[in-house]
This record gives sequence, structure tokens and C-alpha cells, in this order.
Amino acid sequence: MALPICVTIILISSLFLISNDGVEAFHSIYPDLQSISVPSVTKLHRTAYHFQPRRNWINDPNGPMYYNGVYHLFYQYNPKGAVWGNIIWGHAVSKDLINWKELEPALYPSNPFDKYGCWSGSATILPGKGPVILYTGVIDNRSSEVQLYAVPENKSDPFLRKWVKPKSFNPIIKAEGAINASAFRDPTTAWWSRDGHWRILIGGGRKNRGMAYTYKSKDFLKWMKVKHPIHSVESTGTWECPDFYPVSLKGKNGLDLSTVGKSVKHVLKNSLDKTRYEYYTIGRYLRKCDKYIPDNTSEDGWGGLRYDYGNFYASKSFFDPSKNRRVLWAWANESDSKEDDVKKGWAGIQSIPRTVWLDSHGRQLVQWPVEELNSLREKEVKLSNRKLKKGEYFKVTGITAAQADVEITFSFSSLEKAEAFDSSWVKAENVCEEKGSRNEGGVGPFGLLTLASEKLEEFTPVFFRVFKAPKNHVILMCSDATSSSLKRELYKPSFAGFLDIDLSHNRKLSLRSLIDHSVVESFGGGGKTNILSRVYPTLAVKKKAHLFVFNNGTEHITVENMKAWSMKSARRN
Ligand code: DQQ
Repeated sequence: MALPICVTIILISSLFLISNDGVEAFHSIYPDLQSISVPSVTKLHRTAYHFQPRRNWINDPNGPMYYNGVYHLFYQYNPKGAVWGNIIWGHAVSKDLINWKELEPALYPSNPFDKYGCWSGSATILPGKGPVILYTGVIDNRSSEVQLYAVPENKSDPFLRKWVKPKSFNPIIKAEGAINASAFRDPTTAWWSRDGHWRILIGGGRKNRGMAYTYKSKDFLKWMKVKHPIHSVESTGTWECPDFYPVSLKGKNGLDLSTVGKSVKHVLKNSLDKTRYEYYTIGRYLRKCDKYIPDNTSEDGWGGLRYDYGNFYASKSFFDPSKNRRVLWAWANESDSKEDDVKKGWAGIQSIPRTVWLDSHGRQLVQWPVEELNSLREKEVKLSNRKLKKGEYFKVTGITAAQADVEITFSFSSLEKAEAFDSSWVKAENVCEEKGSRNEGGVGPFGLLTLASEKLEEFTPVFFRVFKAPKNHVILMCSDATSSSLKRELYKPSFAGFLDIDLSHNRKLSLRSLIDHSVVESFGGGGKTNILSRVYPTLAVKKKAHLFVFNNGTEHITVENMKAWSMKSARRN
């Protein structure tokens, strides 16, 4: 007799319930540097419109929400230094997701359950009751983790400045049974199910198997573990900051977490502690058996789709009811050395918040900077129908190239000259590293040289290169930091991803790059492949930074349209 689908899945997953007490790896720890604070921060590479606190270390975005007309962004924060440690929840509020007011910290160690840190978590707005934060508390120096809740001290304070951790029921969830307590963290926002329960996911792992546990509760206080994880994948290591949400099969509108129905798919995103990369799958949520099954078009594991192929980690999304959209944030982690982070007095920034939706073919997500960002645009420069021959570099003048927003569409008349694609090229970043932006190609490399010095000693190219495979064309998108700085002791990767666009009828590729002193955040093909690079030029800074459009392929490229703007600085406080 065939077993029902739920039972079969649960049997398969319970085969992997093996216990492991190993302490897992997470942020690099430098005890001697954790509490060193410089008298004043170095401003040179500080961002003008990507969120960062006034000083010190920042990592994961936490508990983003929209409540009573105000956006809240909490974040992992070291109030004493510029490396990870002493972790509390910083707090900032905004009316538009772009201009922020920094407030006093929302959560800091204040009881035995979070004595060693208030780690990541999420916010849920309970109908008629207001917001509740669920977060991970660390109880000892072996990083044993529990889940706690906090509520606003005064719900009528428009900014919800003060948060309290009620004594009763806290900690609401402890690692029990076979759960590895040192890999048990980052509760998600809760969703409501028809069976009368709230549900959340908590990230974790056993041995090398990454997983997300489900817990359910009727009253948000007493939580019960669902027997099996909602999903788990062998060899992916600990899953941090899981995110799980419905997406609509039609249109760009976002959905509240509790939305059900046939016109909905689900997204599960995991942040993989081992490599500090994230991936997501699109699939089906089987509510009745508490299981998630990725579609067979979604690779589930190391080769999976990524929101972003660059410095982008511990992301978290929330539903914004004021604009019916899902908004995604992430920590844009550092490329600078820890020694220089300490000297500068700051490290880490947040990505620009992005609207996220399901592509019309249903196989991947699309992201685009929230529309409010456009309010910072000024001094528009335009260009259209400009041909670029092989080896041509065209300088864009009239904007502040170190603080800019550029939208550009390229076209080409033929794919004949596309270079052959080698079937052994699996990792886009290896192809980018091997081929680069300077080596002549057929169709491409073409794109932007951002944060470039006058004589091109330094530049961060963001570009496309098109290859011909036996059955189709393969589009590579790169954001290559190799030549971004003359400084040696930096992380300068050739970040890259492939772009799923059919060029057979429409030979056009678009690119948008947000350039902000030490970050270049780029969106390829209208937001299908995205790459954020953190870079630290030494010459291409402030007014000495330039922007070029270039083509190093033998096929002529046309800039159909380009609009570039100087960006005003966002208001902070
Ligand atoms: N950062 C937090 C953890 C999370 C990790 C600690 C991800 O809760 O798993 O700062 O960057």
C-alpha cells in the first residue's frame, strides 16, 4: 500500500535524526579587539545612503517591521568596538526605509538567558496585541542558545524605544532532546495557521546536516516542537537566519506570511554558516504535515539560487502592508581587514532594502531597490544610442561617481561572436576570475567601471559576458573586485552569477548599480541576478572616483539608454 506523501517524507527525514554536541562555528572572534573604540571614526569610505550606525560593528538585520506608520530596523551591534562581540540589538526607525533615526539599543544582555549575547531574531505583529520580538539568547561561553521573547514597554510610544523581556515563560524555547544547543538560533517571524497555531522556524544543524525546526504555539507563550524539521539538507552545515514566506504566482505584490491558496508558492532561504553564503529554493509548503518541498526546478544545496552573489548574508524579509510588498534586507559584510576595521572605528553596513517577488516563469525571485530610494536622486545625466566599439571606454561626467545610481540598457545586433562555453564551468565566479573584464571577448565583456581612478589603477567593473553553449546562450554577470584597490590586505573576490534571460529574440541586457563609496550594489536583467561588492579604493575616492561605460568584446555594443544620478546623502537622525 502506498503511504500518504506526508508520512513518506517524515519517515525519510527521521532517518537523519542523529545527535551531535559539537560546537558550531560562527563569526570570527577576536577577544582582544572586541572592546577597542577609537575617539572618532574614519569617514573616507563611510556610506552615504546605505544604512550604517554612527560607529562600531554591525551585522544581521533583525526584526524588520512596519508598525503604526513607522519602519523599524533592529540589527546585531557591538556597542564597544568594530569587530564582532558584545552583541546587542541596535534600533533605528524610518518613515521611508531610506532616512533613518538611530535610537537607543532595544535589547541588551540583562538576564541569565542572554548574558552572553542577544542574537538574531524577528518581529511578529499579533492582531490586536502589537509587536512581539523573538530572538536568540546565549547563556554560556559555549554558545548554548535559547529563544526568548520581548514586548514594547509602552505600545503608544510611536518609536517603541524600550523593550521588556517578561519573566514568565522566558526562555520560551530551549534546545531539548537531540537538538544541538550551539546550533539553534534565529527564530523567524511567526505565521498563523488554520489549525489555530502560530508557527516559527529556528535554524540549526546536526553533524553536517543543515535544518530548520518548526515550533508551534496557540498563545505565543507555550511553544511545542514539531517532530521533524520543516526541511533539512545533508552537507550544508548549520543553517542560520532561515526565512520562509509565500510569494504570489502573479504580479509583484508581496503577501502576509499567513496567506494560503493555490496562487501561492513558498520560498525557503538559509544562510550557510560554513561559507557565509545564502541560497533559496522555491517550493510547496505542505501545511498539514509541516513540510516544505522544493520544486524540482530549484537546486537545493550549495549550487542553489542566491539572492545575491556578493557580500550579502543573514538576510531577512518582512511584509510591508502599507505598500503591499515584501521587503528584503541583508548584512553587507566586510571586505576590509579586521585591523583596518578597528582603525576606522566601524565595520559592516546594510544592503539597500529590496522589493522581492516571483518571476513570471516561477523559477526564481526578482529584486529591485525600494522605490523610495529614487528620492535621493539628483543631477540626472542621460545618454542614448551610443555605440561602443571594441576597447572603448566612455567616461560619464556630470555626476558624483562615488555616490551615484546608474541605470543602463545595452543592446547588440548579433550573438554570432559569442565565445564557446566550456561545460566544465560550473561556478560563475571561476569563469569571471579566469576571463575578467580586460580580456577581449566576443559578445562582452561590456558594462560599467565603477569607482575607477583617473588612470584606471583602480576600478570595480560590473559587466556581462555572453557565451554560446550547445543549446543556448549563457550570460555571465560579474562584479569583480580584483582591481578595486591598490591596498593588498583586502578581500577582493571576482563575484559572479549566471543570468537566466533568453537573448534569442531580444538582444538586450540591463544593469543598475548603486555606488556608495565602499559598496557597489548591482542588479542585472531587471533584478534577476544581483551582486553586492564591498570595496576600499585608495585613489578612486570622493571626487577622484570616476565612472566609465566600456566594451572589450569584438561585437559592437550599443548603449540604448543610460540614466545616471548623483545621490544625496540619506538623513541620519
Ligand atoms: N549572527 C548572529 C547569529 C546568526 C549569525 C550573531 C549570522 O544569531 O546566526 O551575531 O550572521
